[in-house]
Amino acid sequence: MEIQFIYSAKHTIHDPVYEIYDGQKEPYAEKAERIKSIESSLKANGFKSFYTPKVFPLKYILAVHQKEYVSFLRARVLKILPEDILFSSYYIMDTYTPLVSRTYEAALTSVNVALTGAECILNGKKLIYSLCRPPGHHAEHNRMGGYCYFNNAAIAANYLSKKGKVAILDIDFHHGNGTQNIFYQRADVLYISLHANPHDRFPYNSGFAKEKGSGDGRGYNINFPLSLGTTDRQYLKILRKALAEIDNFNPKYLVVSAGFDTYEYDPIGGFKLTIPCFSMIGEEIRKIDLPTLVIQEGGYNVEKLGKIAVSFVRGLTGS
Ligand code: Q9C
Ligand code: ZN
Repeated sequence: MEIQFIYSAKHTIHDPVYEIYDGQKEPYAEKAERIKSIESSLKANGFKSFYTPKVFPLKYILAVHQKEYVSFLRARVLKILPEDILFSSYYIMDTYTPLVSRTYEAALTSVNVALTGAECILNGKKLIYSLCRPPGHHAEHNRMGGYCYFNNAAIAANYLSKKGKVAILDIDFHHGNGTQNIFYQRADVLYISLHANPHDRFPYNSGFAKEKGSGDGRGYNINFPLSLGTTDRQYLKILRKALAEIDNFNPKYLVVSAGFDTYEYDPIGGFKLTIPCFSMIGEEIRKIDLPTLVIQEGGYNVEKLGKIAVSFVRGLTGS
């Protein structure tokens, strides 16, 4: 099966030097090299269809994020000097998501990478992989967190939802609190996620199985919290359950929030997935046979990310 990739080299303009963990400065895990590694490995392995993003108007972001939040992000970075970094604000939920002078521009480009992918899907393409950076699934309606500023997957899914029901499958190691938050009350977008139990890992306060959606959205939010040390076999078993739920929901489109921090040697993960397992994950997704938009989320083992992505894409395309 054919696949196309959306990629912009512009993501490198967002490059904070450090994050703060328990009061200590640590090197920033969400490095620009992550996406370069994925892009170059895919190309080296014969995947050749790469496209740069179009520019979409702000209304697609404003359909998901609060106006005040978007204005804050746009205006606040103008006052940050190129060498500076800003950690605290009402709109930032943790100490992992600082602003640097070009963060807003990079976050906009990441959204455009996602929306360009979504537009290709609306134009009849069956499989698109948007190499988004910075990632998005922790960004809520009105705040940034977990290395995320705008919720790329949610913005793309909301855009697709104008033409039919959308399922979002989130396979990042962390719970996508932002995506859950944005669609919590909606019945036309199913959010379903496999992730580390929030008792053990970020975001700590969301991602529990009892969070099922509210109002019209009740039943359309499904969380599968998993134990640290989860193996290939255990993971694939739950993934099949998740895909059965998606099948049952019968959506027109599938958006996959793909994080590779479930890998056994990820520096901030805690599962035990091997590289071949990512092919099997891709294959399971291919088998449900829906027009699919893959959005890059996390994954921090820079050296292995390319290999993981190639494994995943081979499964997705059946090659
Ligand atoms: N220094 C995504 O995967 N905790 N975000 C980091 C380690 C924050 C992860 C602590 C994890 C955020 C998109
Ligand atoms: Zn993650």
